[in-house]
Amino acid sequence: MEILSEISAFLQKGRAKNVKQLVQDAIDQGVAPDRILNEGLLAGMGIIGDKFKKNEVFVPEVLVAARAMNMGLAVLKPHLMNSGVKAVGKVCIGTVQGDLHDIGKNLVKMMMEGKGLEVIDLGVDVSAETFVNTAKEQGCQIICCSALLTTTMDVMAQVVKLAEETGIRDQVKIMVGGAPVNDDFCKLIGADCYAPDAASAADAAAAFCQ
Ligand code: B1M
Repeated sequence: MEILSEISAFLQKGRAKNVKQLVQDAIDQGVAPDRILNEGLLAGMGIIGDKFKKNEVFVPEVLVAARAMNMGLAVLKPHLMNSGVKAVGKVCIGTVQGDLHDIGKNLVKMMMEGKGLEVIDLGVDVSAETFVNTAKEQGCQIICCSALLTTTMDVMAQVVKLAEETGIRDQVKIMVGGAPVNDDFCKLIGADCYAPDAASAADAAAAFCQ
């Protein structure tokens, strides 16, 4: 579909205003929100990611593309959130310490809110202490950790360890995700759940809170 290719192309150029407008146009034309997300925004970001890997684009280009992605997501947000049955539950989410990638984390947050969960967004570069203290003080049922760098994944293990040391491990589920994370890693560090994408993360979180 042409409008989805246009969204992808403008996102790759970092043209945030065009992306925002085109996402709105696509919604107005009745294009399904998940197609706008997958075939427009995520497709464009995937191409940028491949070019970044091959040194065909560099951090500034990726940064403006990410900004365009976030602006497109903001327009899409109310349409992605389904208004189904409310799951009562509270989670805290963040990208782990040393890691500044927040697009995936924002998407997970959005989908969880769509399931009726209250989500405390701790932002990026979040220490194990902040995750655990927030869960303890705010009574969260789930701690959600996102990591995009292989070098920062270990902070997730620190979160599990600290939750044990602080005595809250049996009161809180720990969910992990992000491109370098997988189910084996989740099991290895003793976390409760790995989710490969935002939609399954939201489903798993809602199930935990039932
Ligand atoms: Co970065 N970066 N980056 N980057 N960047 C990657 C991750 C990389 C794979 C690129 C590459 O080399 N091919 C590579 C990591 C290599 C590695 O560790 N193995 C990399 C690198 C090296 C770096 C820097 C070190 C580059 C440098 O400075 N030399 C640097 C690190 C900065 C830091 O964090 N300290 C850096 C910087 C940046 C930007 C700032 C420029 C920008 C981030 C902007 C932002 O987020 N606001 C950026 C971006 C955009 C990327 C790529 C291109 C795209 C990431 C993204 O947003 N994807 C990425 C390459 C790639 O992934 N192809 C890359 C879209 C997003 C929706 O997917 O986050 O995977 P993702 O989320 C998915 C799932 O993983 C899942 O749900 C989402 C979708 O449904 N998910 C969860 C995520 N979190 C979850 C949590 C859950 C469950 C599911 O439960 C809790």
